[in-house]
Amino acid sequence: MASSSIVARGALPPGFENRLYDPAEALPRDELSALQLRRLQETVERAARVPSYREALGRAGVSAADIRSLDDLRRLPFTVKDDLRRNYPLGLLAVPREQVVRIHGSSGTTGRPTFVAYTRRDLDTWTGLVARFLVAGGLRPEHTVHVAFGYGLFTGGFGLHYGIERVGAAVVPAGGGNTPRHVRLIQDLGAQVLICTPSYALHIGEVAAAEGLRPDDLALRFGHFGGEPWTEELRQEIERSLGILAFNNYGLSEVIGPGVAGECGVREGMHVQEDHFIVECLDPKTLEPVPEGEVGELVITSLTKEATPVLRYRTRDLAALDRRPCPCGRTGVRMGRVVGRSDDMLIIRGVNVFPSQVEEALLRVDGTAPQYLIEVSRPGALDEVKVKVELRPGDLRDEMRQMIELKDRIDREIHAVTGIRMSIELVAPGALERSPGKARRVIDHRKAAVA
Ligand code: DLL
Repeated sequence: MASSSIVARGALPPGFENRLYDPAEALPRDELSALQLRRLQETVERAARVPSYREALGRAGVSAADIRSLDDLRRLPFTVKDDLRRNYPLGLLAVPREQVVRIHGSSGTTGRPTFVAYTRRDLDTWTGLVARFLVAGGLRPEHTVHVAFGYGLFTGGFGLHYGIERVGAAVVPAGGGNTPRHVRLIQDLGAQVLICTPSYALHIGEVAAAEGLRPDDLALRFGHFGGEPWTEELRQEIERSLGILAFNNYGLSEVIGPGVAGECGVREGMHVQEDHFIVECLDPKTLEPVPEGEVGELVITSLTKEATPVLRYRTRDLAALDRRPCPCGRTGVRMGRVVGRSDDMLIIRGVNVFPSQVEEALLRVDGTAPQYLIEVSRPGALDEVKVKVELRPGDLRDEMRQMIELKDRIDREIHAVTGIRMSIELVAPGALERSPGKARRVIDHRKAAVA
């Protein structure tokens, strides 16, 4: 597909075949609610086998028998990341250890890692959920899929891998790192589908272009990207540079991994797989539901997980829910893009700023690559922010005057989006570190100073 593949969202793209992997994706809402209630009761019963959940349920004065309607969900206690840390490594296990067949974990860049366990049935469920969003986004048995996620404790590699096999497509388990090798493999094996983080997809596009490849030189047609926040502008950039349709999928290891939600061909929000998860959208301060359609913190309860079920897990991810019916026929509520995390939010001179806002501003300015690094410090009384922005290859020949104009434009756009003035530093193409996993977009020296 050439750059003309960029199609309007809000309807199925012409020629796109909308196929369900599992009829459960289109369950009528009343049947879905009945199924959720039954599974919620089972989950509370299962969670009560875990000492830490049992105590929390006791404190809240609620047991499985008290869950008579879905509204009773709100009587359940919340679970936070610290509960997982406190029960390190596997204190939240709800099944005997011999039933565990896999353990994954978070990277643990902030504090201890947290582990999640899977029974054989959990793996089967997970694989099916991944297969669903892949099929919703065009994957078919005849495709070859290049997986550039790391294989390891991170749920991205193995999670996607087994989902692809379940669909019957051919998987190339390329793993992380060595971008020129990825480009060569994609070319030689003729993969039609690319799977990685959105920031890494962009980098694969950069490296392919630097090697003189045009989108048409690769067979790629779709990409399924997730694992980190990204913007609509970044989607367009990836679609242009690789000549593909880009789909968004969401998940987190504490809940299961990828497969919690994914886009259909309409690509206006990700269908939450509600027969396996209940999602609430709450005000992170009051913990009350936000008005319909507004951004709030997603709080997720697993409905079928055996080994490590979660009750009302506070994801810290901020997104809105859209309950309007979708033209694709799937009945799962759609979550919008994650606009940020309540704990990744930068507070700069009292103003809340998300890295995604800076990205949005940069993508409005021609001549800059969407590779950036935000450095926050407080040398005196006031916070200062420096944004390092890479120039696109070729711009180095430009006159000094044009550089100054470019800096001015970036400054204006960032100010327009965030309301904050940041100092801008233009850096050479390729100067910022690329990551095969999740991109590092922020260095907050203020935190280092406090620690
Ligand atoms: O990133 C699971 C995953 C792997 C999802 C591959 C999709 C694809 P964790 O490492 O536990 O798990 O990180 C979870 O990543 O709470 C979000 O903040 C962020 N995240 C994941 N997917 C998206 C997305 C995996 N599509 C954390 N958009 C989550 C925005 C995302 N943020």
